[in-house]
Amino acid sequence: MANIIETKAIQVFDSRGIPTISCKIILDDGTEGLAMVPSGASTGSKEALELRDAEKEYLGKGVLKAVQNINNVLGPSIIGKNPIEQQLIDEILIKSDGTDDKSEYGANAILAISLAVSHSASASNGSNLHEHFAHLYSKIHGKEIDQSIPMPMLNILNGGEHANNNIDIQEFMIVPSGASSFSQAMQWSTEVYMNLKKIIEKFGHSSAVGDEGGFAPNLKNNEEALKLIISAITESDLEPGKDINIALDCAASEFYDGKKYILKGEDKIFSSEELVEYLNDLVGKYPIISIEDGMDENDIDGWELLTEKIGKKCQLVGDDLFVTNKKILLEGIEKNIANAILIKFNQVGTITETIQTIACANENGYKSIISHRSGETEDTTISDLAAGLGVGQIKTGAPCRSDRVSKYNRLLWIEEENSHIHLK
Ligand code: 2PG
Ligand code: MG
Repeated sequence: MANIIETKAIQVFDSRGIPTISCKIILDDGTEGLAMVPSGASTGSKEALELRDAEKEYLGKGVLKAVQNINNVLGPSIIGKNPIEQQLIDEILIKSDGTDDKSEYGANAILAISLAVSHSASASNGSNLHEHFAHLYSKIHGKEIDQSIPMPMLNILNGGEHANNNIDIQEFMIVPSGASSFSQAMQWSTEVYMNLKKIIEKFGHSSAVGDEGGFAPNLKNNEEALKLIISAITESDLEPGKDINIALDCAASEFYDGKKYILKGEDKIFSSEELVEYLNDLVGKYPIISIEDGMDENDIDGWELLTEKIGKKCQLVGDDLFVTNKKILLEGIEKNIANAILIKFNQVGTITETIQTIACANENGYKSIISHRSGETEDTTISDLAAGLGVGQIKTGAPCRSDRVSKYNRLLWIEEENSHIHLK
């Protein structure tokens, strides 16, 4: 059994050129695990704390303190441990931080170690990372899980906080629901993406892309975005609503002022009831099968109304609402709001807590979607997490820019090399 002999962290950069952490764990059998942490722009207020230096350098965004916390405190606290004991190691990290939101040492520091531990364990075992996660799930939750390749949700048109345009809805995603394999799903999705580019340019709009690789044109309104996507689907000889469906992330907290929803791009101000009506209308007109953060994270009455109105016909995903936190998810389940949860491990800070939240969703009939952040690196851990835990869905941006495509490419290899693991 291999044990940890060294942990090392350095500051590296994410897809927005903003500092983030890379952590390496070295074992006494000579194997290593390396991981990098992502970072969000439209963050939920109850997320675990991402520690930034707040100094002049890097416009306050440096992570050198968090790096030092790994090198001087957190790393030394797990020397000699066997990385197969992920739960035990995560508990040590959580205890040594001692705060609810991991603000003492930073959730980014804690997650960097937690991920590198998983990587080193699978490297030392000679197992694939997705197999390691499947095993970890049954160890943590006491139940076996079937691995599967997740259905991708590709964000091909960006608005909100992820783009410098006038679109209020943050993400317009395509879901190749009719595909019978992941490679077919990616073929269809890339064809739609390429056709969307042509259509956007034909109408004289810019085809420059936003943070997640989707196009970010200035359009009349949200419906124009939906219409362009439908044209790109049909242009690809695919059928909207059958081969390809649509998913939205409204990231509604970004346009909520505490009372009203202010959709600047639409030139509309909505009450909660009016926004529910607006979304219900969109679901009626377009093949929208999933809406994330349709309401603000604190507008619980709005969430209740939305769930009551369209929860039977549409997946309603809590991202800022649940922040990958089991306790907050349980409160939501109790109130019967939403029916799915977005899973971002840096919202909570360890692999163990991430798996516990997914297990809780599974136990309560809520779907889970593994997600990237808008600030990403070449780290592809989320692809293995999605496959290993068989959650069935992943969103990791457009099929464009290596920080996004690397995740899809990893899933193509998982599909290629594991004939027993199928697209869910
Ligand atoms: C979201 C994410 C990822 P961010 O809102 O779902 O797409 O964005 O990482 O900026 O929170
Ligand atoms: Mg979101």
